[in-house]
Amino acid sequence: MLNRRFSRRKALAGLGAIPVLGAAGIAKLAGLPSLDGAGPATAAEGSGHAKGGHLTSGSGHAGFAQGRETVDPKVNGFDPGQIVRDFDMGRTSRLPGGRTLREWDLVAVDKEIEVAPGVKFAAWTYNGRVPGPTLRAREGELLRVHFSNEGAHPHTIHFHGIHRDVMDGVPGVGEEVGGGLIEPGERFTYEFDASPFGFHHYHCHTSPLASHIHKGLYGAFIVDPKQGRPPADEVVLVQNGFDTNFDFGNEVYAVNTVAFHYLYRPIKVKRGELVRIYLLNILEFDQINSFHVHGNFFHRYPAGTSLEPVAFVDTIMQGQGERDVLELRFPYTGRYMFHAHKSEFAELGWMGFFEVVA
Ligand SMILES: [Cu+2]
Repeated sequence: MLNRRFSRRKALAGLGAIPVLGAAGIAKLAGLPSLDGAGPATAAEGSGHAKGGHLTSGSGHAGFAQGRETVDPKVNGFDPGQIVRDFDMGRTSRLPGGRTLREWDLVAVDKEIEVAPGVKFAAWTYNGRVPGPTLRAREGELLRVHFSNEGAHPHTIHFHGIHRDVMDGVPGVGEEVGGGLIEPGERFTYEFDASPFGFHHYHCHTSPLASHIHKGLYGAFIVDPKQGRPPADEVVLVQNGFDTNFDFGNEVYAVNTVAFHYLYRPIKVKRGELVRIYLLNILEFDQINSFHVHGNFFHRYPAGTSLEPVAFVDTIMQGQGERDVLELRFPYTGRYMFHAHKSEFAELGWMGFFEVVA
C-alpha cells in the first residue's frame, strides 16, 4: 500500500545510527513494498561495499537483495556506467565557407524507468534516457537540434547559451517560426551558435516547470573551447532526484539517475591521470545540492567558461541549474567516496566511489 504521509525526513529520523538507507529502504520510502516483501533485509553477504569501507554498518544496514544492488541496465535501456562517459558528438558537415554544422535528433518520449531497485518512475525523457544525451560541440560551430515531441504532453528544449529568443525553447516565444511550445506530434529545429565555451545544459521549459524538469527532461551540454582543454579522463555527473510519491519532494537522489549506482559499480580512474568532472545540478524541489570527494581536492571552473580555476577545494555547493568543471588527480590507488555533502541526499542515493587503479 502506498503511504504518502511517510516522508523522507521521518524515515531518516527513524534510522538512528544507520548510515545508509539502501535500496530496500528507498523502496519503502517510495511507498513500495520492500524487495524481499518481509521488511528491511539484512546486508547481503559479499555485497562488497560493506568490507573495508566506512559504510560498514553491521546488522543495521538496510538490505540489498543479492544481485539487486543497482538497477539492471536492460530494464532502463541505459546504463549509468556508460552514461558517465557517453559524449554525443552528433553528426557534422561543412557549411559554405568552411564552418562546421553539427546536428542532433532529440525525441521526447514517455517511459517508465527504475531509479532504484524496485522503484519505478514514470519519466518523460529525451531519447529514452535520463539524463538525456550529453551533447558536445566546439566553440564557434553552428548547431541544429531537431526536436520531435512523441510524448503525451507539450514540451520544449531550452538550451543554456547565447542565442536568439525564438530559439530559446520558451512557450509563447518563437511560436511565429514554429518554436515556443511544441505540442505532441510536432517538430521543431533549434539553431544557434556554440557559444560561449563551457559546460551548459538543456531542459524542457514548459509549465509547470518543476514537473517537466523533474520528470527527466534535461541533459548536459558541453561546448569545448576552440583550443580544447588538456587531455583528461572525462566524466559527466548529473545530480538529480525523483519524487516518487507526488508530494513535491524527492524520495530518491542520485547522480545519473540510479540511486547508489556508483557505490556498487565504482567509476574506475587511473592513479595520477587528470580526471575532469562535468558536474551539473538539475535537482528539483530542493534549494541546494553539493559535491564532496574523499581523500582529494579539485580545481573548480564555474560553468567551465574560463580556463583558469577559481578555487581549490574538496566540497562545493550548487543551486539548481548550476554546473562546474572540476579537475583533479588521485595520487593514491584505492576507493574514494564522492557524494552530496547534504547528508540526507547522500543517504537517499547520492553517493558513489571512484576506484583508483595503478
Ligand atoms: Cu516538458
